[in-house]
Amino acid sequence: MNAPQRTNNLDAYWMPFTANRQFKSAPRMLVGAEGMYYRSDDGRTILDGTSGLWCCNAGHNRPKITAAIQKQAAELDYVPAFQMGHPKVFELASRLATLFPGDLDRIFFTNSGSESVESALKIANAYHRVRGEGTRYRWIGRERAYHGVNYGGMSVGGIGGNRKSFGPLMTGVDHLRHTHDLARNAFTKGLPEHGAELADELERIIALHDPSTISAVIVEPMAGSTGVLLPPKGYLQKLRAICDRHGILLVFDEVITGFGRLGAPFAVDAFGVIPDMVTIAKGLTNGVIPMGAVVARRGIYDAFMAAETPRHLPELPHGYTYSGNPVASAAALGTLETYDDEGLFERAAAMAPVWEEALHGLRGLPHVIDVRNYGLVGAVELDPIAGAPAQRAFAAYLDAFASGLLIRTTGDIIALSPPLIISEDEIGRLTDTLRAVLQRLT
Ligand code: PXG
Ligand code: PLP
Repeated sequence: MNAPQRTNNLDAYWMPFTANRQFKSAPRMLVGAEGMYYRSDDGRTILDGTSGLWCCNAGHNRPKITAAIQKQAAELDYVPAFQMGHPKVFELASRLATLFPGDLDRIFFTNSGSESVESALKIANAYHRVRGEGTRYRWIGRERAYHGVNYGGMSVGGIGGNRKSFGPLMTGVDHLRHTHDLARNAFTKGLPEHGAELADELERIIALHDPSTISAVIVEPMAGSTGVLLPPKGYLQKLRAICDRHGILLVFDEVITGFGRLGAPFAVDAFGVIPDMVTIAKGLTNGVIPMGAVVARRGIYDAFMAAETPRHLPELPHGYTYSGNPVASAAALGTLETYDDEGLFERAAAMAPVWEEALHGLRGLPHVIDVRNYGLVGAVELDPIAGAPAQRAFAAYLDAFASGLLIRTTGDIIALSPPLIISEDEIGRLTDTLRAVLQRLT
């Protein structure tokens, strides 16, 4: 017989992307949340400087979202995603379609950003194939990109530490250079001046492989997870023009940049470049229930509908058990309503100048080698300790949490992405706490 299990032991849970041994030696437990704040198990109030993991854009425990979930779960819990429908998912797709410009109005549902990326990559290849261009299969990603953790997303992704442990990745993938350039762009407010020419490298990669083999280019319009890298002025426009010239689909991964983060509904709006597909997740349901989606231009959907697939067979053999789940759909509708009722995307734009000033006030503190910002996102980059990368920022993370502030660190970069409901006072409190933390750093 096995020994009886302790019921509330920390051992069984293998925590994702977490230093398990460090955490379990000194757990950081959150037990409640409201608006801008978390509550920890020792009764402290923690200001949320990261919207959870970049997802709770409307803040925490929002009543419309909670009510929508409760009502839906009691009324219709689950509907088969394949060959069946329910009203909420059609309503949600229709509403989402109105949020995007032009003909970006066909929505494929998933359950996460990672699944959205896999779906977009598969749709790209299948799209070329249904149009008789099945030789197009290569994907071009970018160094330092994060496109989730599944094999397709990892392959187009560009974070070495996330790739090295997992063996040969997808073949037929190439990468653009990243655009981070502190020598030329440090302490930029808004979009960097320098680096648009890095997009020209796409022409070289395309020439190497021949355009007829290339399916899609996928980029985060602002690279989030790697530490908030804003696109140089003109860079995304150049990518768009090059893709157009060669019949290549352009995918924007807006899992982080979507839903008001940049002071506009999407990066598509903030930067004025329209891709062929957009991947979303996180803010779609305010992080409350897992859900993601691919937003595709109508012509992509139409190409599948025009193909010679027999009418009783799926045009795209792809989907998830929980695609368009009724409770997730209800949560998303409640979320969109909350954004709308409170004008949160506009609010993010209105608060952006206050945010920018407060954040750049951290310039000059010890070890700070860059501050950058856009909309309601920002980063403070620290000089790494020689031989111990990420250690200084992790120390800042622990000190901030002990001081009542949740931040996110990646390498030696502190990333900040507060809920869009943050007030001027709370921006002050956030940067004051961070200032004190940075002053204590060794
Ligand atoms: N694409 C992008 C651009 C992302 O930022 C994903 C895909 C994957 O989404 P899922 O839902 O499968 O996690 C993401 C997620 C961080 C951090 O702070 C970033 C993400 C997730 C968790 C932590 O570095 N980005
Ligand atoms: N593995 C098995 C054995 C399955 O039957 C399924 C779905 O039916 C999956 C994986 C995929 O699960 P999901 O649709 O939730 O992604």
